[in-house]
Amino acid sequence: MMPAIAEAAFNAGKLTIRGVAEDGSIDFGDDEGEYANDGECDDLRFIGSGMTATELIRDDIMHDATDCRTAYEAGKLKLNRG
Ligand SMILES: [Ca+2]
Repeated sequence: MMPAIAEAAFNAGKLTIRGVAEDGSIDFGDDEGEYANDGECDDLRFIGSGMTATELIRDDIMHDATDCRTAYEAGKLKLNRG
């Protein structure tokens, strides 16, 4: 859950998820993360069945592009908007 004040700012368009454009298009980034190309999304911006079961770390944000894009396009992920 996002703190209420952050949620209000987000809803007002003042806060955005890193790598997500105002129109909702997603920049998946690159495959430079430690857990890239293992078939599970390790980018903690997302939630859903396509996510890995291992602990998520901030270092993987925008560095697991192929896994996350594949799962997202399969409908197994959505953006975690808090
Ligand atoms: Ca991965």
